[in-house]
Amino acid sequence: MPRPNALKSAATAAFCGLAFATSAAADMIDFETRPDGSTPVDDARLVSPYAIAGGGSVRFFFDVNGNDRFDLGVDALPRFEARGEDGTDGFVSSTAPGPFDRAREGYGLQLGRWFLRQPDGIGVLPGPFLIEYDTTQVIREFSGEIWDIDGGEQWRVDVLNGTGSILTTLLSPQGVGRNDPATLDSLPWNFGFKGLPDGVKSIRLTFVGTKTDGIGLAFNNFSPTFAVPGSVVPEPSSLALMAIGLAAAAAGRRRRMVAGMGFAKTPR
Ligand SMILES: [Ca+2]
Ligand SMILES: [Ca+2]
Ligand SMILES: [Ca+2]
Repeated sequence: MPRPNALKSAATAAFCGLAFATSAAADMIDFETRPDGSTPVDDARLVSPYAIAGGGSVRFFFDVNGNDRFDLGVDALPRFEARGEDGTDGFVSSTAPGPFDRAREGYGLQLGRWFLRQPDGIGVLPGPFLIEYDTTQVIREFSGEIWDIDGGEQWRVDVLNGTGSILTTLLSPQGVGRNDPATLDSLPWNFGFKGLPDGVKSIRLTFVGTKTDGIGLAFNNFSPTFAVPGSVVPEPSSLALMAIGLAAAAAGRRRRMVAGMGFAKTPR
C-alpha cells in the first residue's frame, strides 16, 4: 500500500523536476545558494532577486523609506548569515549549542548553513522586511520562517497588493523567554498563507514586539508559490473579517500619510 508520504515525495520530486527543467529556479529559497547559484559569503549583501519557478522573481530588502517598494540606494539589503558564531551574527542561541546562530537539536537541516539577517548585527532594524514579487503568476500561497522569536519579540506578516493595501495578515506568537517551554529560541516560526485573493504583490514583516534594541531578523526557507506543510496558516473564516478591518485601518493610514506629505511640501 503506498504511504501518503511516499506519494507526496513523489509528487514533490516530479514538481521540482519540472521546475528545474524549465528554469534555474527553485521553489524553496533556502539561502543555501545565491541567486546565481553560487555559495553565499558570510555577511555579504543579497543584492539580486531570486528567480521563481513558473517565471518571474522575488527580491528581499528592508524598506527604509516605508513606501512598500524597492528603492535602489535608499532601501537596505539583507545579508547572508552563516550558521554558528563568526563575528557579526543573527541571533542568540540559548537553548542550542550556541552561543549564536545555532538551531535546536533536530532543526539543523531546516536552518541549513545560511539564512538572511538585517544589515547590521543584533540591535535595531532599518525598516520592515519586504519580500517583493516581480511576476505575472497569480500568487495564491507562500510560506517562510522567522527564527528565534524571543521574549519581547513579535512579528506581523502583512500580504500587500500593488498599491500597498493589506490583503490579509498574520501575527506571530508573542516571544517568551528561554526558560518557558513555549520558547521559540533557536527554533523557526513557520508562517504561511493559502487561498490568497488576487493581487498579491509583496509581503511585509514588521517587528511589533516590545523590545527597542537587541532585535534581529533571522529569515529562512521562503517558498514563493506554495505553503509548505506545517506552516501556520490563518483561519479562512477570520480572513474576511480581518481584511475589512485592515482595509479601513490602511485607508486611515494613507489619509494621514497624504496629509503628512502635503504638510512637508508646504513652503515655510
Ligand atoms: Ca522603499
Ligand atoms: Ca553566524
Ligand atoms: Ca538556510
